[in-house]
Amino acid sequence: MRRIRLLTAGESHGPGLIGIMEGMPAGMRVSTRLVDRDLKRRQHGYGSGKRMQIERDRVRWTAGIRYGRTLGSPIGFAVDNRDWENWTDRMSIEPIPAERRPKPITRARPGHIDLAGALKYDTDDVRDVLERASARSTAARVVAGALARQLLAACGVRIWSFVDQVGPIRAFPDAEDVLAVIPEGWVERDLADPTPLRCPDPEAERAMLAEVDAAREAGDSIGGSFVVVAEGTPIGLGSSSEWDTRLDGMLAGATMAIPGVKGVEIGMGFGVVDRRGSAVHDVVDAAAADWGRATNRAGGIEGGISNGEPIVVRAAQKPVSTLRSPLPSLDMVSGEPGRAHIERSDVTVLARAAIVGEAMVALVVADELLYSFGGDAMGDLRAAVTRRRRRTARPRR
Ligand code: EPS
Repeated sequence: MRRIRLLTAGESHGPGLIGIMEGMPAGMRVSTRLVDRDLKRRQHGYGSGKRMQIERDRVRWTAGIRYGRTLGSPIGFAVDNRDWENWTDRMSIEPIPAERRPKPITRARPGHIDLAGALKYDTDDVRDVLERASARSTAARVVAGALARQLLAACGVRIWSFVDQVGPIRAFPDAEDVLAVIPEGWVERDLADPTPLRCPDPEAERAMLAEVDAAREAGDSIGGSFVVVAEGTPIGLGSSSEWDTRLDGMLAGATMAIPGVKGVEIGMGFGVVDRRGSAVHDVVDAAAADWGRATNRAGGIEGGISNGEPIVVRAAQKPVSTLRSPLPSLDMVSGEPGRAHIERSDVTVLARAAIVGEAMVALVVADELLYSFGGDAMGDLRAAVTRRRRRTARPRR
């Protein structure tokens, strides 16, 4: 990111997660309730394991906010792990006697960081690497993303998400533009009372739930995909002047950095490969009041910059790599063949990963907004965004 710097730390079963977010303007109203709402949304979703019944994630601010507004100084925060009290031996910060230490984990799970991580960091206990690689770390990103979301909301940008595929079941399979077929009021309903998998197509969701149950019964896990949408972005975020300033590249990188994500599409993504140009590019809708397009196959980004249409990012997430019926593994110490280690886990984390997707997209879009429009103070930023919106409005004939 170009303006915001975010640093987080914390092991899944350690005392908690912490973060420092630097680069937010002064004078932004901070709603702790809305940050906690996103933390709670990240905990919701069918297919989650027992951990989500233990945690009640809440943000604890430690710096950068006074009287409910940002100061412009680095924002410090923490999210405590309630489960820590059950792990004080296994995750002790101080050395403990050998007899109190649990057996090291030596049989790596295919798909998880275990084997490559243990070799990289020169350890015989996979726990040393799996703790930080756990998707638990995404709670800290959701706090930062919730702050970015508040900055965006003050500038007229809204971010939301939904799950569109679980295993072989795809929502709205025939829709060219999935945003056009999402039921009216779905975003508000999702915020107030999310469905088990956060899928806007009830019929598909019923089939998805059955897929999750079948995977669970088989001791297996299941993946899928989710979509994140950023609506109301001003025209011209990102740039084509260098490869690393293109908005699509930045969004893809940030979304791909969500644990388990193996693919990212912008707009119709891989769907462009078997069509001709005339069936891909989005013409301006002559009847619209603004520069709106008749279609949005580009997913709101052309030439690496936002074009004012909704930005649409779709991510493919692999099945969770801890399997109750484990895959073969080799013991890292003895070399003996066996089955991979089993750790308490989830059958799928898709509904929750989508909330992390919102956070990553919010961070990138907020960062680009700050880069383009700057402002040490919130008022400067908002004035500059309003000026851009006026300048890029379609002239009336
Ligand atoms: C997570 C906490 C973890 C897992 C999940 C994410 O809880 P547990 O204590 O049961 O490991 O639910 O972690 C993973 C999917 C993973 O691959 O490590 C959380 O808070 O999001």
